[in-house]
Amino acid sequence: MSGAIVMNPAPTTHPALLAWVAEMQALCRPERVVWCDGSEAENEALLRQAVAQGDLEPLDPQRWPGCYSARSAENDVARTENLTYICTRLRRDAGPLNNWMDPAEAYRKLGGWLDGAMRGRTMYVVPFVMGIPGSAFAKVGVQLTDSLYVVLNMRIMTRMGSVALRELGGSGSFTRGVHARADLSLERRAICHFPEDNTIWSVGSNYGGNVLLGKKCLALRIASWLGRHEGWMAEHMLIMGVEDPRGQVSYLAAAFPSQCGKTNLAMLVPPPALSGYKVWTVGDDIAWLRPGPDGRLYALNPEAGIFGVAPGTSHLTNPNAMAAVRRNTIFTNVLRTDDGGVWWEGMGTPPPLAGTDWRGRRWTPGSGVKGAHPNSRFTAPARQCPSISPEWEDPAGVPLSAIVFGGRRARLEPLVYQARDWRHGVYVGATMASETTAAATGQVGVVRRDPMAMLPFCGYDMGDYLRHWLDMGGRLSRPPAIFHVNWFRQDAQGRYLWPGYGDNLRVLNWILARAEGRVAGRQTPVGTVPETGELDLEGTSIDQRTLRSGLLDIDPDEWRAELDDQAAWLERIGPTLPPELRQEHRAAVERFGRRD
Ligand code: GTP
Ligand code: SPV
Ligand code: MN
Repeated sequence: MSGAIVMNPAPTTHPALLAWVAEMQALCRPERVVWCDGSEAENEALLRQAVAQGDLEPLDPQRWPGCYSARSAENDVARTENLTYICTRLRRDAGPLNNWMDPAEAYRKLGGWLDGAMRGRTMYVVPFVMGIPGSAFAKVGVQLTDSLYVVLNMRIMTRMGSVALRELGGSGSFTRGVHARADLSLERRAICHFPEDNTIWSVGSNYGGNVLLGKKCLALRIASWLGRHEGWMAEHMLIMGVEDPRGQVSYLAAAFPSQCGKTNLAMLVPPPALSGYKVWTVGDDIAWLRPGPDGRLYALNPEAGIFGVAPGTSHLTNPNAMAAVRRNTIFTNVLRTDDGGVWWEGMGTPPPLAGTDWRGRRWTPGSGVKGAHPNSRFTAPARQCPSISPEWEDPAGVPLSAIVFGGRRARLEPLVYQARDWRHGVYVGATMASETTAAATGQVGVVRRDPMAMLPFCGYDMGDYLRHWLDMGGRLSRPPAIFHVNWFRQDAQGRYLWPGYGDNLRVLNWILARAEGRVAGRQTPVGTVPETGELDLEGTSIDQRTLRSGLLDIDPDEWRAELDDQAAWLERIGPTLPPELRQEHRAAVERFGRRD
């Protein structure tokens, strides 16, 4: 054995858990092992220690009670998709769109990096629940990590500590997560998922989705694999309720790629002209979906916190997020002001005269660089969000009236359209595309296809995943209606045509009216769009003509080219592509008629 000093006794007798912790301790050789209980006292002690060792800086306790800021390494500010692997015995099970590594090779390679990686450090044992403890919608994970920053973020993002050991009991199954910061070099960084072993190993990063293993790694990649086998779905979706002036609440879920507006939509504040409405936030990033006994699809947010994008978040764009981050929040890679506050581009307040930027350098508005990193984030407890839904912890989830797909497209995609039926909706999701953002390393602003916003998060073969979507539709007698939206269409000068944010409620209201059969819409070859007058524009500077000719316009030539590109994309999904989706493509081509 390693000779590590175990600081507190293991609060479990779960044999497989104890054996695995001992095994990983022998590999990583930490100086200490600390089992986390998730208590308030423990949190306070860990926060004090994080400040003492320089991982966190406290903000001004008067204005920002319980808030801290952190900076990550300059080469470690976003998910590294090129270093993220699905490690299945057969390459075919990961599919052509995932990076694949043979499990034996991955264990050997990362095992080499983990060997002694925690020498002189503390290994924290972090048990956590994704979903609602005690319900069918709960999965237990245990993350071993040598990063206090990760422990403190996991405490906000998940239901962490004793609650998870209770959920696990003496013999329950759990996802085994190992995380070590190691040397933070790109040469020795990898995030490996072993769905066949219910295991995740992440080495060489300390940032967000790479290391908060409950989030993208468990609640999406591993959970999507489990969902396929267990008859449910794990999706990169927000969940929200829209309450109309009569007090009727309808729920919808929306899949947009990273940094494409999920958090903002989920926390929407109605514009003055729609002040009789109220939006309830159920979740802002991940949804677990299950058919209910009534044939509807039910959605649950497995997370307990919000890991939200800071830049662009202001009192005007997202007042609910601004209220949520006023206390007990960890800010990562934002600008720190000299008076113990934080600032980011698009915060809606003038920049401070001087401060410390996300790189830790002195900054002034004239520095010529951004004060906050474009992927800087806040980690806040979801219950602090003023719009949090009273149903957000209902273990049954909420019944969905609509599913919405969307992304950033400067051209082509109209503001909104409805798919013809579930199968066509799956086609729309399978072929959706968006301009890339700073949430992942690599080029920003290039259009890429991102099925259901799950390209970086699907834990298995994409063709099998789309098959699962089609099959799930067959199990729903009252499936949600499926839509596609685009808040980001631009004019020739590069200005957004649609005001976005609170005004997106106008689109949601049309979506719900369609889902409930209250409006007829207008048929186009792409799908059903709002008929003139159906989308309420009162109180905006947009008139019905501009809506029709600018925002809802469908250009047949551009769409024919798009359909050619979609055909090429379907080929890339490979031999497991469900033939139904090829039929949907043919039908779409026919609806546009022949080119001449
Ligand atoms: P992840 O956490 O990366 O999964 O992102 P997300 O989908 O939750 O995106 P988020 O809501 O954080 O929005 C990302 C960026 O898009 C922010 O800078 C927002 O201000 C901006 N944004 C969100 N909604 C709108 C909109 O309706 N219109 C415009 N123009 N920008 C928006
Ligand atoms: C995303 O990139 O979609 C996020 C942030 O929600 S991260 O947790 O870093 O993946
Ligand atoms: Mn996300």
